Amino acid sequence: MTSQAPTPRRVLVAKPRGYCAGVDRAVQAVEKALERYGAPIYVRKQIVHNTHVVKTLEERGAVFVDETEEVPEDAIVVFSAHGVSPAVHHEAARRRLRTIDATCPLVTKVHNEARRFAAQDYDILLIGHEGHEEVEGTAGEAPERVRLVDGIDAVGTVQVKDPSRLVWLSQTTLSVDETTQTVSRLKERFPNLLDPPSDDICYATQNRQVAVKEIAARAQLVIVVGSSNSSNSKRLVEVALDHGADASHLVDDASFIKDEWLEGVTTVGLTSGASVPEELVAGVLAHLAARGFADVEEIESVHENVRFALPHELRKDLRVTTA
Ligand code: 0JX
Ligand code: SF4
Repeated sequence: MTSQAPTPRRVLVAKPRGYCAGVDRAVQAVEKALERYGAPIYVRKQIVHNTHVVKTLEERGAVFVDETEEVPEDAIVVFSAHGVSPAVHHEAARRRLRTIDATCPLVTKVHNEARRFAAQDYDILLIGHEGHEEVEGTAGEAPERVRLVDGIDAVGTVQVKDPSRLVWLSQTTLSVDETTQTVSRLKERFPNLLDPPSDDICYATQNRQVAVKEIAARAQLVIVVGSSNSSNSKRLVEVALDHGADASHLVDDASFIKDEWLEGVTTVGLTSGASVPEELVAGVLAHLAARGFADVEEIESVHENVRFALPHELRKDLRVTTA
């Protein structure tokens, strides 16, 4: 009897993946607030769209609520990385809540653009997903001026006041390629459409898409670690499928992986969304190693070294403590 050499099974791990600077800052803001002020610390909405992060912070004393009305007066509430509209800030001030704003600075940048263009009488075509918290926050800066464009199919129906005074902005976590297509369709319809002063799709979203493209071309299956409400994570699955992967799945952690996905597969690609802790990726690697995928190679497409300072409300108090 001759024994056949087993087919080598390998994993290509994308880099960059996982936490971006905005998520790192937001999660740390809740952790530091718990350390500095003690539990409970209220958080409006999920601090980032990841079930594991939310669960871990809950275990440490964070209380996640949908609206500021659920926060007792004088309590501390953290606003999530996705940002909030001015109406939410006003409501929190009216109720005398102590706020820590963990909105990512790159989301704040889009808010500022929306305010500035609205003040100059522009209509704003905001490309983004309806119902997403970031879109609600940005649109809330100029509700009478913002028109949501939820994908290419919405281009034909969007109504504007003055087609000669029009700018497009976007959610930070969209597919770069899809947004490029949506913008070029918008420009066919509105030739005077102005571009934003700089990219609204953030560096982390862009870099994770560049990195997944590189591994997707070389893998039959791409596993993306991320939660089902995470826009940037879901985009990674779509980008992988568009760039050569035969199959791609979004999983919260290793326990979601089905053995049948691995049948006949020799190369698995692996990445994770911007809200995903690295330990979940390590869990997937261990799961795959136990099934013969022991050869692991990390493919770095872009070097990232962005960091953001903690929210100023917190920095002020942390300085006092450590003085
Ligand atoms: O759903 P999103 O991708 O916008 O959020 P998530 O998964 O929490 O990612 C990080 C936060 C992004 C804010 O722009
Ligand atoms: Fe900020 Fe981009 Fe991260 Fe969103 S995905 S929190 S915009 S760095």
